[in-house]
Amino acid sequence: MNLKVIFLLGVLVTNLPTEPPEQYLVSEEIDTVVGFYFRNYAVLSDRVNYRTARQILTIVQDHLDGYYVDASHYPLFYWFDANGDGDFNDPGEMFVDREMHGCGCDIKPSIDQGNDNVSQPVP
Ligand SMILES: [Ca+2]
Repeated sequence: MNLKVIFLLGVLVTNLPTEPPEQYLVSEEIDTVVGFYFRNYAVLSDRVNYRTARQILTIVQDHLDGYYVDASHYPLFYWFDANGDGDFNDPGEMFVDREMHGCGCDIKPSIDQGNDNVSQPVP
């Protein structure tokens, strides 16, 4: 079965996003201010419609290559642009996994809808 189909079925059946395979990764961002490492994916779309944010554990500044970052193994936050409008702030599009064990069973819709300040939901 096509990976895109598997991903879409996961969203439809569980209403919870699963981090897409590496082949859908478009870009990565490091935000040292909020302390998150973001991964941006394009799934079933030509543009970014899925994001994850991992907590940065260690930052080492290298004057030649910028930053070396050690981040949590699994994401704390997930975003899926379910309605395809290019905005991740619509209700039901942000999820949080406070356990960060990578189990879909722990990923819950964030109660912080409509606020793009990702530092707010941190316990
Ligand atoms: Ca949206």
